Amino acid sequence: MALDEKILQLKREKKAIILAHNYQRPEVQDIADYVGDSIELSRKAMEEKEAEIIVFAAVDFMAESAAILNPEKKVLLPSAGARCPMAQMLTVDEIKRWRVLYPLVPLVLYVNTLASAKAYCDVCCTSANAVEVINALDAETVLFGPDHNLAEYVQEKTGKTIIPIPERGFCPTHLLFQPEEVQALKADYPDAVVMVHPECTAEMRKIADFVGSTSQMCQYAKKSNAEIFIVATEEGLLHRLRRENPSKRFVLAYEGAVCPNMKLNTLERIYLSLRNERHVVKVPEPIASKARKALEKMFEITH
Ligand code: CIZ
Ligand code: SF4
Repeated sequence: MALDEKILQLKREKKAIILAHNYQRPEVQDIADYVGDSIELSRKAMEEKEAEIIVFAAVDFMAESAAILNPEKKVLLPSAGARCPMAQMLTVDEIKRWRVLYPLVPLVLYVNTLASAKAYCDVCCTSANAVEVINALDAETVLFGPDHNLAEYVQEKTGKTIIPIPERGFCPTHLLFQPEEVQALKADYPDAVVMVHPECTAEMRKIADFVGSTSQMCQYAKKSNAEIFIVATEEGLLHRLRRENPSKRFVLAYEGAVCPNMKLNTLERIYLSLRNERHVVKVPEPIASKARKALEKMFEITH
């Protein structure tokens, strides 16, 4: 039996569902029950009342959020090594240091953080709702981490003072995009629309026709009348964009824009993970309850 069929059979036997992030390998997206961004997937996990096991094909912090929001389900991360380097950039010690410097300023954390960090913040946000969350706060100055580029973008959009913590947290994959290379592609495809993720640099945002998260890029591409899109985010999203818009053309803004951690979840590892029910992601108390409050506050603000 082919590996994908074996996975689907095991999935039925074990009442499992497979959730795949937009940056997963094409063959992983193709066997998933849902493909989406981290919060769309966590919400899906909450809706799937019958499921007992959730295979969360993504990276550590996303599986942690799913486990926090679905404490009664077994959440499996197929590859134990799939860790987001950006999430590692903000430690609890660093947060405490900033909290002492700005005791009255609210702390908003991007979901790309470990649960131990989320436990110390007032509210979480995603790249899709960061502007909405910060606008909703009754404060003109906000501590925000860990992505420095997203912090800068939110400052531009809200007009509030956003203090990035740490000073220069970043996504190594999104930093690979360069405006000169996009300009060169524009010469080949003059009618193309340029979509840029807010984790990219300010120079990249400047040349964008549209700045948004992966889910927002999918919505934008669907609605747009354009036929060609130059896309500046992790290459996995192009598989989804092409599947959902077969008549449109999508060009990656830089061929090397691959997140190696996302790609650790191979079909083989998904199969082994489901068969052996490993690697179970569990967030200990009281961290889980505190982090859940910060995630729920985000849901309250954004509905
Ligand atoms: O929240 C997510 O899923 C991430 C990290 C990317 C995005 O833009 O959707
Ligand atoms: Fe982390 Fe960047 Fe990979 Fe997303 S693409 S998991 S932010 S390193």
